[in-house]
Amino acid sequence: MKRMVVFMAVLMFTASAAYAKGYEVQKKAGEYDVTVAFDRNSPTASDNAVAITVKDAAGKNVKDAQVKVEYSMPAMMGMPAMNYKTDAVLSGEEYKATLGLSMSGSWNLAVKITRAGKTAAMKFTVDAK
Ligand SMILES: [Cu+2]
Repeated sequence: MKRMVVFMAVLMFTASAAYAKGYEVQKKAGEYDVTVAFDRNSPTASDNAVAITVKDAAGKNVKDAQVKVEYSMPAMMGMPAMNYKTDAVLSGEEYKATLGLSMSGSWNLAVKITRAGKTAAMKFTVDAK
């Protein structure tokens, strides 16, 4: 009986730890390795906090870039196209931003990294619930 309780506790801890990890997208933007981590397991149709990590070719965190996030949804029935842009602000090793995904559905995201006058972009799509 006692063993069973311990087993259940371990199982619940493992499940909650897995759930706590947010949705993450990792991709190249030019020479950079970019990771965008959402605070939630799945992006939602509301404010989503994201933390962006930019690594250079040597694997070092880049902290002197200008990082912007553009997010948009194309026009659809009864709804004009929506385009938003926000600056991600450096905090420690990450760039942080809040994305207001104003409706559920598919959003196109572009993370733009400008450094020494050159801009690299990383694009992906998220499905807001
Ligand atoms: Cu829409």
